[in-house]
Amino acid sequence: MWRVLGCKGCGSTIVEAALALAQIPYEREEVAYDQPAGRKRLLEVNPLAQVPTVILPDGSVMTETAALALHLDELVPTAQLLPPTGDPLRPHAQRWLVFLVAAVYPTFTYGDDPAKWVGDAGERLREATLEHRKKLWRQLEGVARGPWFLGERFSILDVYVSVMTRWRPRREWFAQACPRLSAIATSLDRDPRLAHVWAANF
Ligand SMILES: N[C@@H](CCC(=O)N[C@@H](CS)C(=O)NCC(=O)O)C(=O)O
Repeated sequence: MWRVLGCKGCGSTIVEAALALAQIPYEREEVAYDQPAGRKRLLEVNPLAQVPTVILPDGSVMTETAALALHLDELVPTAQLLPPTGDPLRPHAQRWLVFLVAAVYPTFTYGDDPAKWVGDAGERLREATLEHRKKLWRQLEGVARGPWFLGERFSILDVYVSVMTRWRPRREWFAQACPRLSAIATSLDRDPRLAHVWAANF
């Protein structure tokens, strides 16, 4: 059985959704990464103490949402988390998948609890990372094709958009500034395949 160490509404929701789309059953362990007990639990298996941390059926540990998405895409290609190998859309999708985790996600790493990194200058870092994040989202808005991020083809990128638009600057900002991403997010809210994942997380 797959085991997802996650916390409500966090990046672990992306992996839960990917598992649901792949129709892979999993156990979920709620772990508050920002509380001492949760951090202790995560450190047992992940030196970064981040969620998602996933224990695979063979007992090995995997982290990083993008790596997990690629792994699940290989395990269950019929889930169509990404366009298939050889499809020209696949490298395009990989580019923006990595952009989401390598450019957008770190703005939360450094902006969510900025005092951890720069003490009293924390508020400035919070504002700076938020402004940078808005710039990155506007870039993604320019690339999103509609009705899904890749156009007619649904993918794991839509799951990232749906989950991450719930985080600061949040859905109201997206509705104004990034209408294509906002439409993707709200469409996915209504996907019956993911109803139980959303209900457990939001
Ligand atoms: N690159 C990682 C980022 C995971 C991540 O930053 N998760 C957040 C929660 S949404 C977290 O655990 N933050 C606590 C920390 O970074 O100390 C991924 O894509 O899985």
